[in-house]
Amino acid sequence: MKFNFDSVFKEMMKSHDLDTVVILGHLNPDGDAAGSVMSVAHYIHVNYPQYKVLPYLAETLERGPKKMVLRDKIFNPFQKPDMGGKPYCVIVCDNATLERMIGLEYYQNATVSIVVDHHASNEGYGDVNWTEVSEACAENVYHMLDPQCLRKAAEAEEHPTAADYIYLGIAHDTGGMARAKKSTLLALVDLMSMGVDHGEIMKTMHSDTLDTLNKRADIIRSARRAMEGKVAYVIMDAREHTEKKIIYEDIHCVSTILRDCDDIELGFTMYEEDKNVWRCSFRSDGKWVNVNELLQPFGGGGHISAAGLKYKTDNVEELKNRILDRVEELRARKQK
Ligand SMILES: [Mn+2]
Repeated sequence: MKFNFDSVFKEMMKSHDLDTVVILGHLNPDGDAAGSVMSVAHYIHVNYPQYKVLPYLAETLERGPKKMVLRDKIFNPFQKPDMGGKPYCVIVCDNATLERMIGLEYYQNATVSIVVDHHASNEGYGDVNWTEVSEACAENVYHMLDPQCLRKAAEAEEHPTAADYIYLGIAHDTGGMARAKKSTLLALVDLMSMGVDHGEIMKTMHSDTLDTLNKRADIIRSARRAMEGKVAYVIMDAREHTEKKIIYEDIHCVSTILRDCDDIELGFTMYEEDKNVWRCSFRSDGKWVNVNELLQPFGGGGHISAAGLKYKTDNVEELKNRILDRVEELRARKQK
């Protein structure tokens, strides 16, 4: 189903007599959250100059995409917008649950809201909620925008443009096009014809330093295996990560690295973010085990191949064992 953003947006702004738009993404924004938020911001800025646009991302934006956002000539999304009690429309991108939203207060105080997402676990919040499961929210953004208006937005501005940001989001959430579908590649070719420089965008994928690589090696060395070696995981408590100065951003990519190993089907990490609060990341190919389904009984979720969980427990081994039991159960169900 195609969602016509322009008609919904125009109607909302007019019927509520609004002139301001706030755009939000998810906590700890990644390339896709930043790409989705910023592309919509630039698109509106060019095509609806009568409206004030305020994208908001947190300072915690990933290092790679941040390099691009810092070069933005129009917006500074690291500043919290001051609404001064004025009514406005909010657009939320790439965010599944209210709990995960960055700048939730802007959503709560908005007159109307539009939600654009690609997570299977989306709660269905918002006045208009368009969630279609796909690899990248930015690809959904590409499909919902008017093609001529998008081209106009890309050609009217200096880089980074709306097209650059869509490309950024797709590149990051597809693992550098590794999980791109035909529709994704066709979108990318079209975006390139609007002036996107593929090589420039791909530079945002590489932001490692020798220090981060050393830390990563350290984390990976502590991985353990389960289920005949097909599952690999890292558990890191607060004592250990404080001692080794490992922050969540250092461990975040490890579940993907483990999953991508030829001999591993499921990779996950469990990181003690606050005392007894475990932030967990799960990655699979989505077929061997659906990690969204896997985490649902524990209150987590996301996509079939990438999902997260925040869980409070003083016994992480027991939590891990219960999750592994459920992996066995889902596997057994599949083999029947
Ligand atoms: Mn995403």
